Amino acid sequence: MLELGRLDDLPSTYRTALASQNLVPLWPSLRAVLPPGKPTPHTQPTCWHYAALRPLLLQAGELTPIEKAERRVLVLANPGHGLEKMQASAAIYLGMQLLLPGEIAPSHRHTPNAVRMIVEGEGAYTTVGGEKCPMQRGDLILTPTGLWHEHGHDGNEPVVWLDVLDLPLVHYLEASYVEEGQPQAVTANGSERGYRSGGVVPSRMFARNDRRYPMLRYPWAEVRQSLQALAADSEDKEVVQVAYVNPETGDNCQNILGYSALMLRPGEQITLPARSPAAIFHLIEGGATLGVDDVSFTLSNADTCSVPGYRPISLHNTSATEPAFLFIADESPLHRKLGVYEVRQAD
Ligand code: 1HN
Repeated sequence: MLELGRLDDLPSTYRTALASQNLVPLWPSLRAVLPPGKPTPHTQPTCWHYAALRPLLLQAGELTPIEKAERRVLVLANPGHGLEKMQASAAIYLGMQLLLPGEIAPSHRHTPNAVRMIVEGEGAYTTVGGEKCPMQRGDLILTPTGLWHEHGHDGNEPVVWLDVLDLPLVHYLEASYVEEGQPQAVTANGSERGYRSGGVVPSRMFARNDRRYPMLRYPWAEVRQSLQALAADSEDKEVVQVAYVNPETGDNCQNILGYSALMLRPGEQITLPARSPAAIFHLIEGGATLGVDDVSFTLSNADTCSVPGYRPISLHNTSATEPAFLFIADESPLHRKLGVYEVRQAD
């Protein structure tokens, strides 16, 4: 590839003249914005071990009352983006949130989309768009753009969950803002009740539910059962993975980030092909290792890692007797909509 001229090849008077008119020469920066073959990501393979962060999160519970935090969260920040950017990848934000018994995280709504993956503790709930969603380990609860949401806790032990938002992207678009609200009245039953069985949806007198987000809570017990049934029925080399979708349309359950759950059979080792979107992996149950480039992470309960796109990812269940279950969030809906989605087969 041809070597291009550098900025300091140019006379300083010329550079000053350009800058004074808000002009920039393209050629010294062209290779940086269009690197050959594949992008140069800021996103670094990074792992956050739950056992290490948990004491610090509980300490936040002692140091900062909920009224002073609104949301008591430690952000899982990828150092490749700079910690202050609070990004796990270009489009993904991750945080571990703590709610203590009796606390309320007050009602608000905002433009970024959120989901919660419940990590530990019983008795908390989140009310989303008038629907009270109990939080149990492994459940996925959606908080889509524009829906009011608040968290409460009637139990007697700390509750922790992983927040995943498309905040970095929505903020980059200069479209991120919040509105404060009043406590919500609970006006609806759990939407997941109507979608319990695959293949049937509530007919509502033959008018389909046209709510953009018809199902807000995906109980882990049911997702786990689906994965186990799929594993029992599939060839040994098929990847056992289910996507969290809108049950009325089959589309991704949110617009920007995609969510799935993956089961590794006992002892199983798989390689996911290189795909353009970055992703995060969170261990729900069991033990696994994740390999990307020349890095390997050992994941145990509630560990979370981020990986850049355009790289194959290897996953290995470290137990010979028990399955391992992972939650995955990635940028694939966004890449598909933008027309930049790619899957690359191994060379
Ligand atoms: C948010 O609304 C929550 O509602 C958690 O629990 C984390 C991070 C950035 C922006 C909004 C919540 C958030 C957030």
